[in-house]
Amino acid sequence: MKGNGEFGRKHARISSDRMREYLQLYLVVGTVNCKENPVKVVREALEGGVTLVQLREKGPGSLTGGARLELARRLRALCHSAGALFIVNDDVELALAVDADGVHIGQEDGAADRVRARIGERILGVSAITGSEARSAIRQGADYLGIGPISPTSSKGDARAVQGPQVLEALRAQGIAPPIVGIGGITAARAAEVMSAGADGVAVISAIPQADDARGAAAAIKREVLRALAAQA
Ligand code: TZP
Ligand code: MG
Repeated sequence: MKGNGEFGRKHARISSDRMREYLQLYLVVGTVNCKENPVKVVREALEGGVTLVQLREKGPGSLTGGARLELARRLRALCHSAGALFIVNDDVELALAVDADGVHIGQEDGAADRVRARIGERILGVSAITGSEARSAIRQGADYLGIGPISPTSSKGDARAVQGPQVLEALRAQGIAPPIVGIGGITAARAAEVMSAGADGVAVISAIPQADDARGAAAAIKREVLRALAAQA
């Protein structure tokens, strides 16, 4: 996935095939979710096979101002040297300031088309659950959808109701074809069922940064994702 021009996404939207590859193992990371320094966690997670990192720096104790900017810069650099993408949660200004690859927003974060207009051809991810949310996000310019929580999670206080992997099957059955990453309570043991229900990859918060061995935890999940993809081929 490495290559020149890979991250110069100012002139063309990412293709769905490319997006699917980058969604395989998606790490959502913030200082408050990490047992150790987030830079160390991300470095190890990338070594374990993470393909995309989203900085989600929110909640009590999260970094602000220059420290937040500096963390974003460092994570972007780490991601790019590992051939991974770097995306910022919610904060378009921060994403533009550090020249991130994209932005991820939820249903409560305003209209996707407004974000699309601000970020140009960068990647736009939108959280959705229902078919109508998914279709609307795609119409407004989403490159991928984040669907969840698939399983119970303690990482998002305001998470919506647990959906089970069936939500993915239901969306695919409705003809929602764009790249999808499942999120919420996903571990190595649950990755296969998320993939076989229709996801292109799995997103995790706690399963990697809360592990004693972030690299090993990432590698274990990645193995399951790749095994599921090979079984589909
Ligand atoms: N959106 C839906 S569930 C969730 C987010 C951000 C939290 C996922 O965290 P974890 O620790 O992988 O369950
Ligand atoms: Mg949000």
